[in-house]
Amino acid sequence: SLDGNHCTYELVQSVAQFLLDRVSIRPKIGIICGSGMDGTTGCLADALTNSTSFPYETIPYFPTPTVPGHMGRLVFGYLGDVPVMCMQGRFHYYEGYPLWKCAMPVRVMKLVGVTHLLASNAAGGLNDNYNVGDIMIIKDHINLLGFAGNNPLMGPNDERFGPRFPAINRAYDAPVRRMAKQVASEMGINDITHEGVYSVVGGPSFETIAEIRMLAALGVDAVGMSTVHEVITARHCGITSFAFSLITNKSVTDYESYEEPNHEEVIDMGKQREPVLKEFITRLVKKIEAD
Ligand code: 6GU
Repeated sequence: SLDGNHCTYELVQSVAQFLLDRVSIRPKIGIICGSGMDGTTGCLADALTNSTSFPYETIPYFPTPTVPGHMGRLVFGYLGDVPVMCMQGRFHYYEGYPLWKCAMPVRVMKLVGVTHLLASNAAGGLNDNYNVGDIMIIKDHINLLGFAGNNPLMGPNDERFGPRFPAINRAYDAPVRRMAKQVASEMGINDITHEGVYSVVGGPSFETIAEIRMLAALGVDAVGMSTVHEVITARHCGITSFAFSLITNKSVTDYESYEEPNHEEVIDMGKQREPVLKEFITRLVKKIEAD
């Protein structure tokens, strides 16, 4: 079961086998749809053709999501001509799951045959040059949860996934980031596309003003509650990773401000930008496949 302090190779194998027995598609690219991009309407996963979907509760050993506005299913299908598997809804630490459990689907992707992970998230913008609705290609992260002694790779290590002490520099693949910047140019959205540093907090509470100021001083460009544990787990097992943030709100840095971040603005901005993000991902997937 998923009750221990880690997920075993055999358990992940059995989940992968469950899926492989039920779909003929063999995706090399795994996609995680973040907040606002995972909703019931207009999600990227809905754009997949010849699709087969597995609600999380029907997959053995899978956790089930608990947040309104986040769907929960795994969808196999074609994005353009490219076979992909897509997580519509992810698992967050603040839902109460340990990080290794939140990231377990990434290992399932690995054993299904995925070589590239594309993860998206909603994030608060700290960089003064960022506006609401902008895209930030993640070039690096600051794993605050890891600093505090919490990492998805804690617990016994199985070398079949990867090494005990994996390198996490170069986690955000430079060639794929280059392709993403090419895609942004081709789409004419360079003016709203950035590259920056993402940091993860546990949530579910948003940050205080002092916390936001601290993160900004540390060189953080955007802050959110996801992705880092997935990318660490992907890097550990040799999956090439790419991730980007949709800036859904600007972090409040001013004690005089009455503005407050809220979940609704996060979901709304995701919906608003959904067509652009869908095209961005579709084009990027095509480039990766052609590479
Ligand atoms: Cl301001 N903070 C965090 N931690 N996550 C977010 C966010 C802010 N905005 C969207 N997601």
